[in-house]
Amino acid sequence: MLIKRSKQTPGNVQPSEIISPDGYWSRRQFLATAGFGAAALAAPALFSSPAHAALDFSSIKPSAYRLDEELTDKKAVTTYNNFYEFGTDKGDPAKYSKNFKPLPWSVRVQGECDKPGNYALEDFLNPHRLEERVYRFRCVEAWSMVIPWVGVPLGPVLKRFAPNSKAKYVSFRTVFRPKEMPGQQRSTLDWPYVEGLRIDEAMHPLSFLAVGLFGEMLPNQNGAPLRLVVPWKYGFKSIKSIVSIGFTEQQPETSWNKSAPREYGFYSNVNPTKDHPRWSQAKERRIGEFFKRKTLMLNGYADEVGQLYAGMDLHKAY
Ligand SMILES: Nc1nc2c(c(=O)[nH]1)N[C@H]1C(S)=C(S)[C@@H](COP(=O)(O)O)O[C@H]1N2
Ligand SMILES: [Mo]
Repeated sequence: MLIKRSKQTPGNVQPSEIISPDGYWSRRQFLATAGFGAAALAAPALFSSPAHAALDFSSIKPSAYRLDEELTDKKAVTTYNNFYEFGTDKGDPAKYSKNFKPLPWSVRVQGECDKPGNYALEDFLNPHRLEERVYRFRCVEAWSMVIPWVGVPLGPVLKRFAPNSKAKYVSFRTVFRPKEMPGQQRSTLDWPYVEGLRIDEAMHPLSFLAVGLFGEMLPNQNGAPLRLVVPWKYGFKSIKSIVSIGFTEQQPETSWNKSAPREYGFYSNVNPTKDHPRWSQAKERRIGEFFKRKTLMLNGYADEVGQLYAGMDLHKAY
């Protein structure tokens, strides 16, 4: 089993419980009654408000999405980053993002849906309650981490905007603020950063919108105040500081595909058998570990998401 129950919770969470809303909720209620999780996860509320459960960091829901793997050191998660809007060195985002103002924030929802609009972040996330999920995170550069994200599943959020039958894809766009993001003053990439998913990928229960990590609001360098986390895909799909989400009929453009189409495809599923044109993807360095470890198919989430690619050649759809 790839998604393990938290060691502190009694009983056994079956994958079916994880994806079935019923099992999921009855388990939730049991955990809440038994006093597991929420208290242990309680952290200082950074922008909590009783009216906005979705941004309340003081009552993060326990989640069945956990791993039996050691968390990556928080210092590494917040100082070894890729966020080219702040520079291309791993230390640049932490160093040069101090003047970035993530709040207040709003998200524009547009395209093939019945409820487009410009939503304040609180309203965009309401009524979803924050939960914590521990996922593997694999960068295309062959390093990886294990990160405890705080956020909400993407699918239920998207459904609130009532996508119509033409909505085959979902596109995402990062904020464009060259004054606050020095990297955007250079043409490393064609700004703003854009990404996209097929709608069924976006609706998959593993797709996640993060607003925090390690029980706190996202640091600027990790994509404050709102970023995508798609754990079975290479890290560059997990777009940061999202200001716009669109439902589209055509496959949307993605930044790294535009920049180097031969090296980065639309799907970018983690695949140890499909090498990058310039390096092997068979192994990865887990940050904090000395020996390399084998990269897992779909980053270890093949049982959950393999079905999305039934009938597709993962070597061609990379
Ligand atoms: N807007 C934006 N999003 C981005 C990036 C970026 O440069 N700009 N880098 C991507 C890459 S390559 C990775 S590996 C992850 C890194 O996330 P982390 O710094 O939180 O670990 O963010 C992704 N999202
Ligand atoms: Mo990456």
